[in-house]
Amino acid sequence: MLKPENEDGAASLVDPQFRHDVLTGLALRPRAIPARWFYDRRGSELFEAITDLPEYYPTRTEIGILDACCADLAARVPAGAAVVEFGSGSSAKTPRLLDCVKPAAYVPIDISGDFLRESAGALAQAHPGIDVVPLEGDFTRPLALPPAIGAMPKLGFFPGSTIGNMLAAGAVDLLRSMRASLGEGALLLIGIDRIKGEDVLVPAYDDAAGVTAAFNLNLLHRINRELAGTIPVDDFRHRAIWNDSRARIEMHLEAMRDTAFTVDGRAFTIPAGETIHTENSHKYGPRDARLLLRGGGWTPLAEWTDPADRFALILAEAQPERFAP
Ligand code: SAH
Ligand code: AVI
Repeated sequence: MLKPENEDGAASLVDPQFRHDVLTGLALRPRAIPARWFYDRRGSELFEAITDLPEYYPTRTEIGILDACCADLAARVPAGAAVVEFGSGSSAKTPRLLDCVKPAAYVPIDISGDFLRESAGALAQAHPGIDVVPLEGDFTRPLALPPAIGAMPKLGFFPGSTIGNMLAAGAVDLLRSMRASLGEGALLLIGIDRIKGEDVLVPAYDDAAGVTAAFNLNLLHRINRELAGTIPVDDFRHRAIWNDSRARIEMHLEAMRDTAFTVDGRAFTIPAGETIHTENSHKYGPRDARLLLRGGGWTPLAEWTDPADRFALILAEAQPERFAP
């Protein structure tokens, strides 16, 4: 399907699911667009820039935990395993995991296709002994894993606390679908961000340099580029709010004045002060995280945290479900 025009005046493919989610989300009250649409090429680059920000503690904390737990982790992962990473992005954390568990194959899965292929190419060059098979797709939908890894023991890798970007029901569904695709006996190494003070959380999602603001606002540019939108992006500002009762950071785009625009020919108005809800980043206490995993069919085996207990890496196994012990 070709779209007629975009910000650059060039025609390109319209993703019908993107169109559907944006048109539906802008008509909802409160307005909301799923966070997965942040990740076009520019969005993926901006996310990478976020991971280097002084305020954004999760990435460097998780890398520190991964380095510290390597020997313990390696002892628990069978030889000749296939690592399957969900939402791999630039695969920045992956070399550490690959050097640690020395798998036979690595399957990165991401919706940000160009970014995925470039990262996978670089990784394959740096690790010639590992079979790297990138898979472009939506990990919330059933995905067929490459037949080449069929007989290998599996280690799922879901870092970054990307699980926190889902509502609890969606997170459980995703864990169940990972269990179904990786199979009984598989291991899952998952990163989960802990609940902590607003003084740390809010700056992590509203940094002084404005990179997270640019990441959030890029969604509006993407709509203008890919869905022939006329959104006046300068009429919106980034907001990051800690919702304590739901234990989550919410990101919103707030209209600073009454604004009117069209997307794919449909007209929308947003009064000053109203927002488009663009992301949830749920945080979990230690018991909450383990309950979530069990709800998704994964039995926690080991857990590692940083000295300040900001972030956790949990290793879980798809064991047969038992009522007792
Ligand atoms: N794992 C990396 C990147 C996290 S950013 C890290 O820990 O730093 C989240 C990544 O998940 C992005 O690369 C985004 O493109 C991808 N992603 C988000 N929703 C997705 C979905 N539904 N299916 C596949 N990939 C998704
Ligand atoms: C990918 N995900 C886990 C990030 C997070 O922290 O929720 C996305 C992000 N949003 C703003 N900053 C980072």
